[in-house]
Parts: sequence; C-alpha cells; structure tokens
Amino acid sequence: SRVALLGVPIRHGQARSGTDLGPNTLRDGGLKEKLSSVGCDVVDYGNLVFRQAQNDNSHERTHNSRSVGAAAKQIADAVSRRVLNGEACLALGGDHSMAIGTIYGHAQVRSDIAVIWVDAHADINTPLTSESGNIHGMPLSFLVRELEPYVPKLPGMEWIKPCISAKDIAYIGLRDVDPAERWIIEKFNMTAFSMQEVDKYGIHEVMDRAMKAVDPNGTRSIHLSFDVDGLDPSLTPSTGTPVPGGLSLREGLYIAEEVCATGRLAVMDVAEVNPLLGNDEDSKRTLEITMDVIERCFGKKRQGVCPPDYL
Ligand code: DIR
Ligand code: MN
Ligand code: MN
Ligand code: MN
Repeated sequence: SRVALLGVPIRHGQARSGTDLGPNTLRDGGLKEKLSSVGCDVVDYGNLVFRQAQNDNSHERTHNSRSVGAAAKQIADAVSRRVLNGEACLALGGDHSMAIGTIYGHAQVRSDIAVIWVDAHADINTPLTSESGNIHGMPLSFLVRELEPYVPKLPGMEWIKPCISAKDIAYIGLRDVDPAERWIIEKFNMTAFSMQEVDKYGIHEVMDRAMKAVDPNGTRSIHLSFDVDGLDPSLTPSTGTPVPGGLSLREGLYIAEEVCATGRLAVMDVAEVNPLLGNDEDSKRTLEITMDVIERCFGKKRQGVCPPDYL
C-alpha cells in the first residue's frame, strides 16, 4: 500500500514554537524505514513551507488567522492531490490547526468521510467561544456545516466552506472540554467518548460504537486525526497542552490497529508533537510512542506480521 508522507510544520495555531519541528523529528526517528518494514510503499513529499502573514493581527480575539488560513489552503491542496492519487496520506504536524487543511482537502476528493478525533480536547470552539484565541482549539468549528451560523469569517479564512457534518465525527479520549464545546456536542448530538466512557465501557466497546456511528456500513473514507495529547502525558509529555488521565499505550495501539483493520484509512494527522517541551528523555519518549501508534495505523500488529514473500 502506498503511503505519502507530508510534512505540515504549522505552529501558529497555538503560542509555542516547536510544533514546526514535528515532521523532521519524526523523519529523523526513522519513520519511513519503520513503515517500509511493515510493507508500506512510502513516498516522502517533504515539508510544506509556510510563511507568516504580514500584519497578522488578532481578530475577534483569535490569533494568526491569516497565517493559519493561508497554510490551511496549502495543506488542503497537498492532501487532495495525495488522496486523488490513491495514496494514504500521513500528515505530520504541526499543531492541530493542521486539520482544517487536511480534512478540507480530504473532503474535496471524497464525499463520504468519517473522522475519528483522538484528543484530550474537542477542538470545536468557535472564534467567539474560545477563551485562548488559539486556532488549534477551533479547527472543527470551521469544517462542520451545522456550525456555519455561529462562526464569523476571519481574515485569511474566508475561503473555508464547511465540508463535513457534526455526525461525521467521533471523539475518543476527551477530558478537557470547554463549556461551549460541551454545548455544541450535545446540541448536535455528536459522538463523543470521553475518558469516562473509556473507563466505563473499555476501549473495545468504545471503538466499536465510534465506528458504528461514523462508518455504519463500513464503506467510508477514514480520517484519523491523532493529537498526541489524547494519550496520557506519561507517554507523550512533549506536547503543549498535556492533560493527566489519558489513554494508555494499549488503548492507543488498539485504536490504531482497529483503524488499520478497516483497510480504508485515507488520511492520518499526527498533531501537537513539540520536541522543544520537556527534557531529552521526554521528547525521546514522545517520539517513540508516537511512531509506535503511527506504525500500527499502517500495518504493524502486536500479533506479529508475516511479509507476503516470507520464506
Ligand atoms: C482549549 C484548549 N480548549 C482551547 N485546546 C487545546 O484553547 O480552545 N487543543 N489545547 O488542543
Ligand atoms: Mn487537538
Ligand atoms: Mn489536544
Ligand atoms: Mn468488536
């Protein structure tokens, strides 16, 4: 299977520098070789190059909308090309504002996308409800049709047309959800499994229910948006907004193996790796764990894998 690596070094969706180093950190960790060794035919398309917009003043208290809007367009075009080419697109972030572009680009090519959003956060604040003004906490608000009446057009982001339904998203791992985000989840009856439900039902049941909700017939084009802060910060400490009490490694790997087993993973986002946060040991651990999850999404299995030409 062909996997397209796409570096998405976006950082203006939040305040800290370092998320822009995510793609090269994962490359230097040997991601391409690891994916090749589980049978992927990997093509590296390099990193997108973003420029910071001139006079990117805050608007409606939202920071850097011109820079993020312009980057999202580049991301969307690049992802569309990969999906159109029949490649699975592995988008290496970058902060989670990257998903504006990756989901938009995916949805331009496939009309039937299902989004699995693994994260401690719901990332569905609007520019009017966000307390932080950081776009990485808002990406889904620009993409969800039902929210169009609630989302003002920010400079640089006017081109973004909502392209998915709130019903197309399943959250897993939530544990830091703002009041307005909770209101949106309930109002639009979104599929959301917080850590409370993971504890209550177990990851097998949660994953089954999540897939039944967004991919009921097993036919849809799957978009996995994986924020590394969905995992417990003991596993992925080098990230900007860690929240204790997250997914275990086994839960993370289970999600990854189930997504892989669909055979329909079309786009995966890897968001919020920030190698500048924490000490060397923290960033090394974050890198190793993140690569482990990625490998499982693309074919590595805990039960072992036998190459077709073995013997
Ligand atoms: C918070 C934090 N809900 C916000 N969001 C984060 O800024 O809107 N998302 N950290 O990844
Ligand atoms: Mn996120
Ligand atoms: Mn998060
Ligand atoms: Mn089952």
